[in-house]
This record gives sequence, C-alpha cells and structure tokens, in this order.
Amino acid sequence: MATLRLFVAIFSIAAFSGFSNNIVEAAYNGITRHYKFDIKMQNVTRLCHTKSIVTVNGEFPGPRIVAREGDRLLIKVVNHVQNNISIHWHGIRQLRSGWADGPAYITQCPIQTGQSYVYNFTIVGQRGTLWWHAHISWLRSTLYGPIIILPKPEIPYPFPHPYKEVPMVFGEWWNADTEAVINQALQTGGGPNVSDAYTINGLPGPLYNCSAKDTFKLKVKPGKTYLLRIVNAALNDELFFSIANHTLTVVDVDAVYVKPFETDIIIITPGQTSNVLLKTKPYYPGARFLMMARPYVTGNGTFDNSTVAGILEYHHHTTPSTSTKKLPLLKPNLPALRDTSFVTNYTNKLRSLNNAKFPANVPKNVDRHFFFTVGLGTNPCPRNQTCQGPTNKTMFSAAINNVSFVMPTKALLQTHFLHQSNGVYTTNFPTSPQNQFNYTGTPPNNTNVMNGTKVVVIPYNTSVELVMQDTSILGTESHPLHLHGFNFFVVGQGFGNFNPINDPAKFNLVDPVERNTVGVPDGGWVAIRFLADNPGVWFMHCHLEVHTSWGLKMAWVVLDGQLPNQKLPPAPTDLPKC
Ligand SMILES: *[C@@H]1O[C@H](CO)[C@@H](O)[C@H](O)[C@H]1NC(C)=O
Ligand SMILES: *[C@@H]1O[C@H](CO)[C@@H](O)[C@H](O)[C@H]1NC(C)=O
Ligand SMILES: *[C@@H]1O[C@H](CO)[C@@H](O)[C@H](O)[C@H]1NC(C)=O
Ligand SMILES: *[C@@H]1O[C@H](CO)[C@@H](O)[C@H](O)[C@H]1NC(C)=O
Ligand SMILES: *[C@@H]1O[C@H](CO)[C@@H](O)[C@H](O)[C@H]1NC(C)=O
Ligand SMILES: *[C@@H]1O[C@H](CO)[C@@H](O)[C@H](O)[C@H]1NC(C)=O
Ligand SMILES: *[C@@H]1O[C@H](CO)[C@@H](O)[C@H](O)[C@H]1NC(C)=O
Ligand SMILES: *[C@@H]1O[C@H](CO)[C@@H](O)[C@H](O)[C@H]1NC(C)=O
Ligand SMILES: *[C@@H]1O[C@H](CO)[C@@H](O)[C@H](O)[C@H]1NC(C)=O
Ligand SMILES: *[C@@H]1O[C@H](CO)[C@@H](O)[C@H](O)[C@H]1NC(C)=O
Ligand SMILES: *[C@@H]1O[C@H](CO)[C@@H](O)[C@H](O)[C@H]1NC(C)=O
Ligand SMILES: *[C@@H]1O[C@H](CO)[C@@H](O)[C@H](O)[C@H]1NC(C)=O
Ligand SMILES: [Cu+2]
Repeated sequence: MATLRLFVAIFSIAAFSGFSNNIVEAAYNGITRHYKFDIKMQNVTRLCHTKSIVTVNGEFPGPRIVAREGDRLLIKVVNHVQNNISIHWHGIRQLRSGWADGPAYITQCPIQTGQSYVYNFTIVGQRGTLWWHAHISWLRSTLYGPIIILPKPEIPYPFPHPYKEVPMVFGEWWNADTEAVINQALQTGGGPNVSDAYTINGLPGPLYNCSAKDTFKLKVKPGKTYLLRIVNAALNDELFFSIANHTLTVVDVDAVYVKPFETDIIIITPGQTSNVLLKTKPYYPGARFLMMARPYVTGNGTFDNSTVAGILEYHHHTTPSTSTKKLPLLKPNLPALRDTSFVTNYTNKLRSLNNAKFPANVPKNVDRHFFFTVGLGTNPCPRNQTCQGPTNKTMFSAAINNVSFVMPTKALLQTHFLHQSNGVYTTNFPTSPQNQFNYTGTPPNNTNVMNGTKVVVIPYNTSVELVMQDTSILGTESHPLHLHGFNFFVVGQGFGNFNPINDPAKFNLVDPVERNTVGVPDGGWVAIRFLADNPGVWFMHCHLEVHTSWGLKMAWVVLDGQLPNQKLPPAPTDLPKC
C-alpha cells in the first residue's frame, strides 16, 4: 500500500510538473541537510608564496553547499583557530531565523576559539546561486564558498536544461596576511595595501608570475549548454568577466530569475551572484579560449589592476596533436577599467522574469521613504600623529547619512530581543541627510563624519522605499550596497542628485530586477523598494570590505508582527555569548 501511494505521488509530480506549481510544492516539504564546518589553519601556496590561512575543513576556497528550495540546513561551525569567527549565508532570506544570519555583533557574538554554533535555517522561495562567507573583519578573504540552490524536484528551470553546472567563484588574493593589511590601514588612516591577484575558484591563472599551474580550466564538449554559477567573492573590486569568442546568456541574479539576455561581458560587484548560460560551439577538439576578469574602477583610491585568467578547453579524447597545442589562445575584450557607460547599459538590461510562476511582487505603495547618502569622509588624525588619509591630518572614514557606524561589543539582535539595547545602540539613525548639499558637486570644506551605533526601527510589514545617493566628498565612487534578510526591487537609478519631484515618475514598478546587492552608481543614485516582512535586526553595508571597515554600514530593526508567525522565535541555546 505504501509503495502504491509513493508511486502515485511520483506519478502526479511527473504529470503535473509542467502545469501547476502548487501540486508539486505540496509534494515536496524539503529535507534536512547537515554540514560540518571545521575552521582550521591551512598552508596554501599561490604566486610562489606560501601562507597559513583560515579555512573551512582545510579547503580553499571553501566547500560547496548544495540544497533544494524548501530544504533545511544545519551547519555546525567549530572554531579551531585563534581568530573569532562568524559565517554569513549571503542572500538567504532567513525568514524568522535571524539568529542564523551571521554578521558578528549584529545577529550574533562571534564563535570564539574552541566554541561551536549550529546555523539552522530553511531556504524559502529561492533558487539559484548564493554564497557563504565569514562576516567578521577581513576573514572572508579566505573563508567563502558557493551555495547552490536547486529548484524543487521536477520543477524545471525557465531556460534550457543545462548539460552541466559549474560554480565559478571570483576571489581576491593577498600574499600578506589580510588581517594585518586591514589593521595597518585602520592604524595609519590610509588605504589598505591592494591585493596581489584575483582568482577563479582560488586560482590566479597564467597572467601572474609563478602561477600558470594554478589555472582554472573548464573542459567542455561542443554543442552543449553549461550553466555557470558565478559569484563575486572579491573583497574590494567589482569585476568585468568575459570568455573569448563566446556569448553568455544571463538568466538569474542573486538567486532570482531575470528575463534572459545575451552579452559578451558581464559586470558583477562583490556580494552579487549570477547564473549565466554558456552554449558551446561545434569547435574542434582541443580548441582553447581564455576567460578573464579584471576590475571596474571608480573613485580615487589605489587598486589592483591585474587580470585573472582561466581556460575554456574543448574536450579531446586522444592526446592533443602538436598542431592544436600551438594554436594561439584567444583573449576576450574587456571594457576599459573605468567604463561606467558599459556598467550602466548592463544594469539597465536586468529585468525580473515576472511571469505567472515567478511574479515580481513590487511594493506598489510606500509606507516609509528614506534617503541615504553613501560615501567616504574623514576622521581627524589623533593629535601629535601623522596620518595617511587624504591629508596627513586626516584618516579615511565612510558613512551613511554622515554617520559612520561604530561596531558594538554586544550583538544587536540579542539586546533587541531581550529589551536590553540601552547603551548598545540608539534608534535615531537619520532618515535623510542632516546637511543637504549638492552631493555630486563641489565637496564641502569639512569632510569629517559623525559616528555612532544607530539603527532605523520599522514595524512589521512596512513597505520601504530607500534612495541611496553617492557623494563626491572624497570623489565619487560606485558602492555595492548589500541588505541582509531581504531581496529588494531596483526601481530606478540615475546620475547626479536624485530629484524627488521628477525621478519617481520614471520608476519601473512592473519588472524591476530583484536582488540583495546593488551598485549605487558612481556619482549617481539608486532607488530600491522592499517589504519589511522579516522580524529581526538586518545589517546593510557596502560590500567593498574596506568601506565597511571604515563604517559604511547601518542596521534596520524590523519589529515583530501581531500574529505568532510574524514573530522572531527565541534564540537557539548554543548562540555564542559576549
Ligand atoms: C604550515 O607551515 C609551517 C611552516 O612550514 C608549519 O610550521 C606549520 O605546521 C604548517 N601548518 C599546517 C596547518 O600545516
Ligand atoms: C532548527 O530550527 C527548527 C525551527 O525553529 C527547530 O524546530 C529545530 O529543532 C532546530 N534544529 C536544531 C538541530 O537546532
Ligand atoms: C603594505 O605595503 C607596504 C609597502 O609595500 C609594506 O611596507 C607593508 O609591510 C605592507 N603591509 C602589510 C600589512 O603587508
Ligand atoms: C574568435 O574571434 C576573433 C575575433 O572576433 C575572430 O577573428 C576569430 O576568427 C575567432 N576564432 C574562433 C576560433 O572562433
Ligand atoms: C597597472 O598599474 C601599474 C602600476 O600602477 C601600471 O604600471 C600598469 O600599466 C597598469 N596596468 C594596466 C593594464 O592598466
Ligand atoms: C551604452 O548604450 C548607449 C545607448 O544605447 C550607447 O550609445 C553606448 O555606446 C553604450 N555603451 C557601451 C559601452 O556599450
Ligand atoms: C603633543 O606633543 C607635545 C610636544 O611634543 C606634548 O607637549 C604634548 O603633550 C603632546 N600631546 C599629546 C596629546 O600627546
Ligand atoms: C603634512 O602635510 C603638510 C602639507 O602637505 C606638509 O607641509 C607637512 O610637512 C606634512 N607633515 C608631515 C609630518 O609629513
Ligand atoms: C551639482 O554640481 C554639479 C557639478 O559641479 C553641477 O553640474 C550641477 O548642476 C549641480 N547640481 C545642482 C542641483 O546644483
Ligand atoms: C571653503 O573653503 C574655501 C577656501 O578656503 C572658502 O573660500 C569657502 O568660503 C569655504 N566654503 C565654505 C562653505 O565654508
Ligand atoms: C566617535 O566620535 C567621537 C567624537 O568625535 C570620537 O571621540 C570617537 O573616537 C569616535 N569613535 C570612533 C569609534 O570613531
Ligand atoms: C573575540 O570576541 C570576544 C567577544 O566579543 C572578545 O572579548 C575578544 O576580545 C575577541 N577576541 C579576539 C582575538 O578578537
Ligand atoms: Cu563602498
């Protein structure tokens, strides 16, 4: 009897999968998947330089997490290193599971040496590629890996089923210890030393000295479709990416399907992910093409202008003949380092799929409007010292609405939940700039910022519109802003100062792209909308790690709703303390 019922269930899934989501979703309640993350040191050699790095299970980059929409993940993180650790599951909605979000001192105290913590959350309504990374200081430079979320069983992709799926995670490598790099910068007030290489799946590739053996190779068969699951895990650099002689079809960003479009080049900011289809050609066996990534640069800071390369190689069954070996490796064309025009055109192409199965639920009415300036500023250099900021009397800082966020020593979520936030944070984060000026015009004489641990408090289910405006205080710059706990819709963007009279009329409320990280354009603004349907404390910050370190971050406190299923449950008993 049981067998028969199982048979019927499978039959109905197969019969109805193409027609009705509901029947299939009812049939799949998800399973629990267990992972163990042992945080330990590992010696790793790149560019002929060996260093001891913090890793998960000794792997660099870290292990893949593979799950289906609807599954529960139980990830036990055990800290065997001297550093404090916390892990963030970047882009996961964490519906009523904010205790598992991960940013240190925001949703949890760090996992200290010898301690462990089980991250416990369910993947709801998301499928695509996300990623996990350390969320404390600069440890994410080596602690990161992809999260692959497959659709529920029998639910097809809204694009041709790929022959193979390949995670491709871009990273950034320093020969030096990255904790020393950021600590030195915070001491001197100057910019941190730039990286020595970019990497694809941890490999810098043949364009660096002493690195040819550490090259990512993608072996493909002709005439097939590959799904590349691309993540930008670099610390401080937006990246252009292209494969010589091949066109890519973008089908998803930040684990949300988009209207597919073709492009030879993609642009991806730190924190963003994108699934792209690569259709291979009927090339001869052994044909090889370079794939390359290098930065999109804005702002006045120093940067790593190097290029990571990997190789796309068509399978050969026998050993390659000497003639094919000698064929030149073709290089892709990448935009100029400061090609903002390309970036604008690309981001304008991103649209939600917005069909019956995957609607774009854009908030049509707005309860609360917010206007945040984002950008760099300065702190005065301590007396009797010489600093290395924009002048020798200043140190670099960064702020939202002129408030540079001061990290608390207790976790905000715990103090909020236990009504013990007095002396930990204040609820007076400014909803608009206190001094208005021409944000992208002549900078003000006084570039100093204020500081504080300030949050915005909003009731459950508030419909929020937030405009983020870049500033020219220390020169305009693109800032990839990441919001925890939500996806948002990017309803508008433009250059210069946001105009609250004329610009909203041009907002796209039909099929705007839905994502968790958006680039505030260099010298421009971006408008986003989201529904605050997830109680908790949610970090929002620039995903350029150096800007976060300088204070370009804040938090939203979303209150519980009235109903039991609108409240944050109590903390797990193993939540780390501080
Ligand atoms: C890394 O290399 C150093 C120096 O050779 C050695 O002392 C240390 O034990 C190694 N660490 C690990 C985790 O292998
Ligand atoms: C994970 O969270 C769920 C929902 O809160 C709970 O029922 C379950 O017991 C938790 N599992 C573990 C291992 O903590
Ligand atoms: C940063 O670069 C400078 C100049 O090359 C060097 O002296 C310094 O040691 C570097 N800092 C770190 C932490 O590697
Ligand atoms: C690759 O593209 C270049 C430039 O468009 C073209 O000249 C060349 O013939 C192409 N090669 C192959 C093998 O497709
Ligand atoms: C990268 O920067 C170095 C040092 O500033 C410079 O010499 C080199 O020409 C630059 N390379 C590119 C491709 O811009
Ligand atoms: C961007 O689009 C505009 C208008 O379609 C076009 O004129 C411009 O050449 C494009 N720029 C790039 C870099 O593709
Ligand atoms: C600064 O230097 C002066 C002269 O060297 C000294 O008198 C003063 O105490 C110093 N101030 C601080 C705050 O260190
Ligand atoms: C600081 O900068 C000023 C102006 O550029 C210069 O005159 C002064 O010598 C510098 N001081 C130090 C200690 O480098
Ligand atoms: C802001 O400054 C820019 C650059 O100087 C100028 O082009 C623009 O007209 C100014 N905007 C306003 C609103 O004053
Ligand atoms: C800024 O400084 C310049 C030069 O010192 C001065 O002319 C100008 O009046 C100042 N502007 C403001 C708003 O204080
Ligand atoms: C915050 O600003 C105050 C007053 O300017 C200053 O004394 C303090 O050092 C600043 N704190 C941080 C963490 O920057
Ligand atoms: C680790 O975190 C605890 C709790 O916040 C703190 O007291 C301690 O100083 C931190 N240790 C290190 C090495 O940062
Ligand atoms: Cu930034």
